[in-house]
Amino acid sequence: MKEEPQNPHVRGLHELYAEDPERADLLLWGRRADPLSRRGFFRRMGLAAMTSALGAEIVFWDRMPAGLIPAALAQAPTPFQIEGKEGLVVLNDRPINAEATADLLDDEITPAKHLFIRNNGHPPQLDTIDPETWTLEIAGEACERPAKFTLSELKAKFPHHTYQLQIECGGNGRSEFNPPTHGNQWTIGAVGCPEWTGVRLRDVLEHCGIKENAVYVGYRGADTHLSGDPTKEAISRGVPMRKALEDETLLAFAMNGEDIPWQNGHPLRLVAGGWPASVSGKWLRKIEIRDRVHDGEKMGGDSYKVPKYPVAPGTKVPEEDMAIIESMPVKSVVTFPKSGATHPLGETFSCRGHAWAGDLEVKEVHVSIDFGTTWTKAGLKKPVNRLAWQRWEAELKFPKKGYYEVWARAVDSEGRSQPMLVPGWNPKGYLNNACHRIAVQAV
Ligand SMILES: Nc1nc2c(c(=O)[nH]1)N[C@H]1C(S)=C(S)[C@@H](COP(=O)(O)O)O[C@H]1N2
Ligand SMILES: [Mo]
Repeated sequence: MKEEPQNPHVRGLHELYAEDPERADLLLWGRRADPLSRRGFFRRMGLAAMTSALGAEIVFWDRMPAGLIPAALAQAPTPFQIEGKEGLVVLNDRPINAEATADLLDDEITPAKHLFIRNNGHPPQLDTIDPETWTLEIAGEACERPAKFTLSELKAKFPHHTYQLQIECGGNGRSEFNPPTHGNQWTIGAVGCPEWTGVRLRDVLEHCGIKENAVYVGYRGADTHLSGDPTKEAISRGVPMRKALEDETLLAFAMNGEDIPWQNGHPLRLVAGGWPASVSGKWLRKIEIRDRVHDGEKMGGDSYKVPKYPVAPGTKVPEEDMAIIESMPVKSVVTFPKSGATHPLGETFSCRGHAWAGDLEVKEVHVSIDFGTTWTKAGLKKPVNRLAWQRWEAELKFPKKGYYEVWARAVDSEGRSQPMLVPGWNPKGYLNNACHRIAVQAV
């Protein structure tokens, strides 16, 4: 048998590990990897960290190719637990973007642990957030009496309101567009409907005086730009005055009766339900009453905009032909059972989910088990308040053993229905409200 030649470089590394583990890691694992990728996360892990993550010694560690991610870690569904969240699928870890699976959205009121996270920049460090000293500033060209409020002043001065409000990322469903569009490849879970408590944005704006020429409000948050450049903002969007002044538009300081989770905007966020959730500013520091359409970060270009007319997939659309997304389209999700369930043939099959329709109400939900050939009307509850999602429920019988798909299709109060397949392609992959479907096997 031939002797394996000893690698003197590796031998040296053994010794170097004892003296200077950081430098040894650099030599062994190579240059810093892309900080945005999950691979990068592992690639920068030292041998010691990797060993402890695996819970076992890597016996032939000195033969591992540089940069190799141990299969046991590479194949794990999530590289780490997000504090306060359970079961979310991580799409990106720097910054964290994570969505729920359909079955995790089954609760009438989305629990904090199942609410998706969509970060455009780096969230403010938790230990720098002090609710006692947190202030909200109201200003802008169209504000008569600019003012600053501490959180406790806001809470003391203005009446509190609680609403269950649905927020859905404008890019929810993006993963189905073809050709693919850039951005987080959300499937179905960038949506939730928690119960929010706060003061009405309207009450605070009226207190500060809204000038005649007010057109829009824009928010500023405490998160920072991914580049680290302090002159840039992560995101600063807003809504027209008519949306800002609605009863349900809240400056929220609580979610489901508790502090808002850190990643979801603690200690204060704007919530404007039914619109792309990008308008619901997190870690809120300032609201500007603008005399023009707000021009903050991600208001320009093709961010959160769709073509004013249908375009062929892959088309480049001029900026002047793009319109800012307002109310989101009608949509539904099957939250029970979980896709892949088996069901005894003779027994009645019950399924359920939620439906929502932006600023509108959902009028009907229909379900199909034959790929849309025939439809059964589902039971549908009224929303608990405007802009909350609505529970639907249906009972079905399967005609024989075999594989089925359960499709759900909602119709809004103006008669518009969800499309069965992916709707109009657009450059950024927004507004995919195609029917959700689950697999069920009758046995
Ligand atoms: N300050 C700030 N607000 C923000 C964002 C952000 O990155 N920073 N993301 C927006 C987007 S695009 C979405 S979809 C929602 C997501 O809210 P969530 O993370 O609480 O689910 O927050 C919006 N508000
Ligand atoms: Mo979003």
